[in-house]
Amino acid sequence: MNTPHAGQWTSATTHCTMTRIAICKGPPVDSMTSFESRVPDYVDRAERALDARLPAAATAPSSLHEAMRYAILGGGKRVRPLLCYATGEVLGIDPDRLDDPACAVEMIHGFSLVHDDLPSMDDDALRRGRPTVHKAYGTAAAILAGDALQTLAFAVLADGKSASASRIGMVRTLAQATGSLGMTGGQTMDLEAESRHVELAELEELNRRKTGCLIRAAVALACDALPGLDAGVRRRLGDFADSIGLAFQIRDDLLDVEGDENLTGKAGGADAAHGKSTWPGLLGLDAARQRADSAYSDAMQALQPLGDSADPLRWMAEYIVQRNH
Ligand code: GRG
Repeated sequence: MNTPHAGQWTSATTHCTMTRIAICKGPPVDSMTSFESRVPDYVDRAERALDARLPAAATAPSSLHEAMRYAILGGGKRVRPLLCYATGEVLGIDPDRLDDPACAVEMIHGFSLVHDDLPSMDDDALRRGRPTVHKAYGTAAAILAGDALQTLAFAVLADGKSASASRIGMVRTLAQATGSLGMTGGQTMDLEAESRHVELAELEELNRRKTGCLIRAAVALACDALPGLDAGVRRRLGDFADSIGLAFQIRDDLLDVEGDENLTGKAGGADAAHGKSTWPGLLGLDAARQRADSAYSDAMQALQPLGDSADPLRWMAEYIVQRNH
């Protein structure tokens, strides 16, 4: 099974562009090509920044640091770092100042995947085309690696390059997104919703917390790097992130049903096997696709007053609704 990797961005996005679904009403693809051409560099940048911020495998306790590095490096699309850098382009922020928040949000994402895959949660054996962390290192090591990644994310922000007011803002943004009112609360709702009927409003709220809060944080962390950012612009970027967070989860649910396991790097059909409430499960495939497209349109609407400068985020939104892994 192939692992999605940085190099796949180019071919995957070219494919996306060619198979652009009719319902998408975004700007012409040509106006977005310049960000697309920078995506591989941003992915490489994120890989290097993560590598540099993770403890070396040789540092004691080696088993823990190896598991942390396995969880984070060598796979993953890096959507959240890319959203952070793309927002930085929109706001004119030097990417040097965004390496810390881009890494921090990816470390939280990585920790959530490690814990999500555990036997007491979704009990998955495969992630990014490789054995999950608990399969490779054992359950205790996976719990500890997740714990250590979470605290490392906040240490990276606290020690980061931004002014102290920005760093405090970033710590607050990421803590709120990760905690009981954010991702962890969403995961709780998700587990409690297994094998029972869930109404659409509950599914949307559950997804907003479980997946959307961290997507929103990726955008908000870049906003935190710019003290004095206009409140209206910040609100629009938040609205954009909420909409693409929803589109991201719907696409994830669709890929679980109809995705190619060689591209997704994980076993398909896991949601149905766990009795999860999903968009295709509740609405059917076509209506779920339409809901993703309407979330995409909402995201475009939120960016509209920002003009062409928001094209990097338009490109990210299009990728998110059309991704095949
Ligand atoms: C134990 C405190 C504590 C928290 C854990 C497990 C958990 C809380 C939350 C899980 C949240 C979760 C796994 C949401 C799913 C989000 C999702 C769709 C992930 C897939 O993201 P991609 O496609 O993955 O960006 P890659 O592999 O590309 O990085």
